[in-house]
Parts: sequence; structure tokens; C-alpha cells
Amino acid sequence: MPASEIPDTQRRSPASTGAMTVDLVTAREILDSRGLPTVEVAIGVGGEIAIASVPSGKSTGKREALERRDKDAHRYGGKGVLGAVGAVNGEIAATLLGHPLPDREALDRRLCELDGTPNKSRLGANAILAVSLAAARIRARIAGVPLYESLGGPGARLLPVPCFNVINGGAHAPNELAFQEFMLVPAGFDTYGEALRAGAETYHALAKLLADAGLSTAVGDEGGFAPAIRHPTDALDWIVRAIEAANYKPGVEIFIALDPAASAFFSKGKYHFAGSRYESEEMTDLYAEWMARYPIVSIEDGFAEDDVHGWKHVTERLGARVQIVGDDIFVSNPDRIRWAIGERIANAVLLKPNQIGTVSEIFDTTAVAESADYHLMMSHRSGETDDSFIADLAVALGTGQIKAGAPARGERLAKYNQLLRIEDSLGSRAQFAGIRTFRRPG
Ligand code: 2PG
Ligand code: MG
Repeated sequence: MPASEIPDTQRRSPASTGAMTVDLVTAREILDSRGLPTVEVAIGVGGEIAIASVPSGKSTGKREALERRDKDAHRYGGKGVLGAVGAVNGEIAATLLGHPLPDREALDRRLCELDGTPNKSRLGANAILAVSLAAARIRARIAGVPLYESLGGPGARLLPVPCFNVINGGAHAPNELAFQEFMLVPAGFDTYGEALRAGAETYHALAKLLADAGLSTAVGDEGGFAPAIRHPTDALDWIVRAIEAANYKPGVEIFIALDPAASAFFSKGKYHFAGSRYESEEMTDLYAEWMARYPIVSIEDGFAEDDVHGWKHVTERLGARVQIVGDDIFVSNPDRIRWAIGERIANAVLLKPNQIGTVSEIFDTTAVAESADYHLMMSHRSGETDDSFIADLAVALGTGQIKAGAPARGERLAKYNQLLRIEDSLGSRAQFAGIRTFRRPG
């Protein structure tokens, strides 16, 4: 059964098999939302089977765990994952089959040890993560509790604010817009369901405005529109107009988040976009100017992953007023976050399980970030499958925020719809994170 057909929010009686051993570990090569290969794993224990698959990024940080590709130019342009699939079906299956399924931390540690490299380059982070995810899902199934509860305990009940990427640029779209993501943040509502509706209605209002202006409504990799615009403020203007056209209040009900993914337009110490060049400190000035004109609550990767000076400067100047999220610079790695805390870089962490490679390491990253009051945003990748694991993980970790692309395209809605199911299953216990999740203390 595909992951999308498994509700994961159902409560059932726990499986009652005696000594439950792993009786199935199998991987296959499937295709992601870009039509490129990725890894799917099925794990069976005591008659139950759980399936999970992994996503793939395009604007990747250079310190990410290694996504193992075959590099055989005759298959999928070198992007096949038969090597990673073989690692699951061979070495990983051999260590698990016939034994009781280890708990989360023990299994993830064992997978890391089996790989034996710092960046999971031997077996492949895509192989390892798919096993880690499928194992987490089957533990929940065996325990008879929803996945978010199995991962986060009985207190897990915070629904994240969905951040909808409605205008795509950068590596995700063929337009001339250098900034990668412009997100609607419907944080001014009481429930997740209302926020989802506001996001979708605004997305449709934006489509109509763009079409009326003769601009394309064809979409980029994450389902956001990719109109032929060039300057970031053009995108911001369209978004504010769309919020108003949908009868919502910018800065009260719906806010804006940016992911410029600035590593992509940084070269020789300068940022190049829309026909101009900017020094690091000028970028901070620009962001400050836009914050005064638009309801921006979050800026992710506003600076390149190696522009440490830029990161420190923006954090010092704007960090008390806006969420500054590290993605490429942190690669969801606890050691990188520890370093960033010491250097006073950013105040929030993007969490992408495949940047680090196991569910347990995402828990470690979260704990380090929370020790310094850094905010958390759960994230998809630009290449996705119908697996909705990150929706449950966001609730389990209480991140308060999630980005999974536009409110369109099946692989994006898999996450947003799963959050609807989770909200329903929590009933009156559900809490919506709301705008508080973006505010800095004090
Ligand atoms: C990002 C992501 C997801 P990619 O930069 O945050 O939106 O893009 O998966 O291509 O790295
Ligand atoms: Mg990013």
C-alpha cells in the first residue's frame, strides 16, 4: 500500500505477536515529483508492513549527508539509485532480518555505524533515511498509536503554521527571478484548517491576478507560480495584492516568508540579482527596507552558506525583529548548530531529515537548537514523493512551522492533508502554533 493510503492517525489495538522479529526489509527505486529516481523501503514486522520514501533537494548545501546516485550515464542520466537500493536489500537487511526491531535510537545508531563514514557516503543517506523512516512508521503501527504520537509522546499536539511557497524562482523555476521561494504564512488564524484554507484561497487569487496581467501561471518544482518577473519586490507586491484580493489582511492574518537560497547568486564576495550587485551588508539593508514595507516574518538563507560575516551581521542587526533561518549553512546538523550558537548566527533552524540521514539525528538537531531558543521549521525538499512523514514529525517535535511547497500538487498536499487528519485526530486537544511561533522572546 503506498504511504499516502496509510492514514497514520488511526488508533488501534497494539499488535499482539509474541517475539516480533523483522521479517521483511526491501527497497526499490521509485520516481520523485521531478521524475527522478529515489529510494522506497518497506519493513515488515509480525505481519505489519510499513513503507517510506525519501525526497531529494536541488539547491543543496555542500555539507549535506551524501545522497548516493549510481552515476551510470546510461540510466536516468546518472541519477539512478540502484546502489542505495542494493545497500538496503543487502547489508542493511542482513543486520535486521530475524531480529527484534531495535528502538529508534538504537536502530539509527546501528545504521550510522554500519555505514561508518561521517556523511553516510558508503551506504548512502538516501538508503539509511528510508530505513529509519519506515522503521519509525512500523513502530507506531505495532504500538497502535498515530505516528506523531509514537515519535513525540502523548503531549504532541502542536499543529505547525504552514508556509506555502507560491512564487518560485532560483533553481526551482526557469524564470529570471534569482530568489528561490516566496511563501504565504497564514499565521493569524485559530486552527490549522483555517490557515490551510486561507493559503489555498490566496494561491488561487494570485493565479487570477497573474493571468489577468498576462503573466504565466505555469508552476515551478514546488507548485508555486513561476511568472516572468525579475525583482524580489515584484514578487512581494504580487503576494500582497493576492492576499488582499482573497479578502485577507496582510500583516494580521497572512504574513510572508522568504527563502532567497542566496548561495546560488553569491559569487566573488557579492550577491548578484536583477541586474545589480550587492555587498553582504547592503543585503542586510535591503532586507530591513523590505521588512518595513512588507509583512515579512522569516528570512531563510538570506546569505550564502560560506558568507559567515553576512550571517553574523544580519543576526546582530535584524535578529531581534525577524526570524533568520539557516538551511544550507546548517544542513540540519547538530554540530553545525552548536557552532552557529557560539558564533551568534541565525535564530532558527530548517529541519530536513535527508540533509542528515536519520530520524534520531533530527531529534538531536532539534534539542541543540532548542537549548539556545532557536526556532524550528520542518521542511520538504524540492523533489518529493507522496510520503507525508514530515507532517507527523513536525507535530511530534512541536516545531510550530512547516514548509512543504504550494497548496497544490499531490506530493505537497500529501503533507498538508496529513496535518488536517492529525488536527482531526487530536480533536479539542489540538493547538495551532499561530504567529507566536515567529516572534522572538522579549
Ligand atoms: C530549500 C529547499 C526546499 P531544495 O532550499 O529550502 O524548499 O529546496 O530541496 O531544492 O534544497
Ligand atoms: Mg532553503
